[in-house]
Amino acid sequence: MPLFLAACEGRQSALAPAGEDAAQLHLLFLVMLGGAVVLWLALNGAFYVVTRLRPGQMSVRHADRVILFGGVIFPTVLVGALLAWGLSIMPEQRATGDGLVVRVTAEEWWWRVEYWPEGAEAPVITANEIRLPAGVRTELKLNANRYIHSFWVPALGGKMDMIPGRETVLTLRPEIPGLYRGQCAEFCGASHAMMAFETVILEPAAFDDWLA
Ligand SMILES: [Cu+2]
Repeated sequence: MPLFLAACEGRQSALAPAGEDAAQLHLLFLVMLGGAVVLWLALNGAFYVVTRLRPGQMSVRHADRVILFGGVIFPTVLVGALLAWGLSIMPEQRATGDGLVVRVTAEEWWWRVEYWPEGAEAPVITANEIRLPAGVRTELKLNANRYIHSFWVPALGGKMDMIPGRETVLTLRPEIPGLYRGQCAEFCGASHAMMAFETVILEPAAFDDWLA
């Protein structure tokens, strides 16, 4: 298994974050995983104690107390704390952008990407490739032409649905320049698998040069 995993690269992995939002979600995943492992160990440890170490030796009163603390109070506190922390991250995932706005429209079946440089009368349009500056929180205005799609660049942040007739907004702050892969994350038709795109993260000066 480690040999197979060693072949993985981080181009399309939520476990190899390259941006502020993805890093936060990565930490959320690790903490949730840690909480799940603690619960799993505690539950199986309790099974081991009552079936192998001390079978049949627990009084009813003692057992009631174990059920109350181990089965009600402990999981409620642990899962409640994880839920509260998970919810507290949501506003940060919707933080306002630094001013750069990119409009992404899901077509059948490709991605239309529009940039509006300052003073421009018409947008700069690209297909299936999104270029963003590192260190800048960009606002992505997401639209869909006919079907519901979902915008997702795992290395940069969470998913956001793209719904015909309703604009959704996702802000991303990439940090590490490089090439990352995005993929439509909502089944949208026979060519759903083809709905992939490259995300090129550039240094801000290089991004300005490219856009110019
Ligand atoms: Cu799609």
